[in-house]
Amino acid sequence: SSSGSVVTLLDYGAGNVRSVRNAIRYLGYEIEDVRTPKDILNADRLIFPGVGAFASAMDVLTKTGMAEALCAYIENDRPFLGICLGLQLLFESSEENGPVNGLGLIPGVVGRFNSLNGFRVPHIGWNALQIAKDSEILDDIGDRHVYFVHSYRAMPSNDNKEWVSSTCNYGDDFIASIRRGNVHAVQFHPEKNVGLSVLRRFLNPKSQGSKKPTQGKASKLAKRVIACLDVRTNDKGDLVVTKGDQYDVREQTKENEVRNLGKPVELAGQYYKDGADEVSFLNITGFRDFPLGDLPMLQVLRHTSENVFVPLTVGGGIRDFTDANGRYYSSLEVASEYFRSGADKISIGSDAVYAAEEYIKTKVKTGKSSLEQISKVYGNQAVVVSIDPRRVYVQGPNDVQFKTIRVPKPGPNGEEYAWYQCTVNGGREGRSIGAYELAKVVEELGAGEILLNCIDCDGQGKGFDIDLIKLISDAVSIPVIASSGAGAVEHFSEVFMKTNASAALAAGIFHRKEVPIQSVKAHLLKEGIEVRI
Ligand code: 1PR
Repeated sequence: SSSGSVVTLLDYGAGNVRSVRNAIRYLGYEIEDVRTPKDILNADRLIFPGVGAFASAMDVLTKTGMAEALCAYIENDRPFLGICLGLQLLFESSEENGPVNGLGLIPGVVGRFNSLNGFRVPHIGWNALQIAKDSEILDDIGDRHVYFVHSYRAMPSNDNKEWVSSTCNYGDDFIASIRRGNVHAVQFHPEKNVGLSVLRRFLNPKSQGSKKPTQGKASKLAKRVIACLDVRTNDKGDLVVTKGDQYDVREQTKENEVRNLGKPVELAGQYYKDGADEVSFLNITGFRDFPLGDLPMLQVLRHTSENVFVPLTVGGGIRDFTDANGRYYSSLEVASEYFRSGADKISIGSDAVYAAEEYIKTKVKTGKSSLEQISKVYGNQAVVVSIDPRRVYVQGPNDVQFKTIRVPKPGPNGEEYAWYQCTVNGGREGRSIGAYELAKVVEELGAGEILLNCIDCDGQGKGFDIDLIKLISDAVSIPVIASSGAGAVEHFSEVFMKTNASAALAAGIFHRKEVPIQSVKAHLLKEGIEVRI
């Protein structure tokens, strides 16, 4: 094609490239999909968003003849932009389930991050770049945070230094982008927020004005502020954003209606504009209503992802399901549908509790749980486990088989200890497993992140449960999102200063417009906590 507004996209069908597609369309370009190796060779400019695991990507590329075409295209210095795994595949090999050979265009081995010294893996969130050489497409980034989500990375060396255009520090300095002539690749996600400027510059190198670095203060991985939308259909059948008090979402009126705080797509758009680092949708009745029958939720994701360029997480109802007609859907199909509709991550609640209980009982990883399956196909960075614990007071630490904490304020009967009991079905049923035990097990089974709620604190506005968040964030090496109880900006700085949480999530204060996201960020900055602005 010779049209200036067309871009060729290499999507080998392994995962979610909808957000890249949305970003390209948002910038006013049309997408032509690669179907044969010839389409690569004939492209005017090619974008290659790598998704899934390194080995399976290489497998598909080799079998289809695309690997050879890609190498020829790149060696001829044709306009190329690789994204994430699309950068890693250019290297000689990867340690991901390997060693596995890559395309071998750049010297170096892709290795896993060390989760030493508190650097949690996956590396998820907004981090800073150090520019190593002029690469043009990075010119608008300046001192701003860009979005990363990965567990593997390539390292700069003497052999590849002519390629490296920027690095990022996370424990050590890894390669954040490469550039040689017309060939570019980025480890971060240019389809998110300020990253869009990278896509724009790649797609239209000629129309660039003078270099004007954007103002910011990025120096390291930022703490994230997440807006959460609990979504369900109300009694009229409309999908609404609701919000509970300790998980009770019904108004205390005669009609007892579902509390309605707004429309999901609108609110998500508003929070993006307000500076939310991520938006989460929780389909809170997913445990009883099958989400693929609940098409409005998929609609919400599709519409939101067209205009909201921060990561979207969706949870609720991710499990195996047989519908009224006897048709069986695997949890993987449910998750795939969510990813296809624009989710960057999915979140599993109840089903992760069952999987953890089973694993503790049998000590066997079957690989069959929703958690294991989705994590294997999409990578653990795409799988969040949402925990809904409730505090249970006991007299002493030996009264239960679960990890207890000494409580700062004694319980109703003077109890000095408590454990955090996991629940399923939206807090309706307590299970025989603690949040601490669950967190450790789901990390082993493939969770890439933990969304840590607390039923006692939910909707109370009295602050996060610091004891719980400390307990869990010290127990695992994956990122932990603190949730439930935010009522003031100080609650956010408290949770980041007193615990190792990587992100803090809130719902009620944002929905009720009590505290805008900008104020939370301004406060955190003032307290010396790095955030994305
Ligand atoms: O079990 O896989 O179907 O997932 C169900 C999901 O829905 C879980 O992530 C579970 O946490 C969520 N959920 C189920 N019922 C409710 C409810 O409220 N009745 N909401 C619910 C969870 C907690 C947070 C809330 C924070 C912050 N809500 O999402 O946003 O507590 O609130 P705040 O800032 O107002 O205090 P599955």
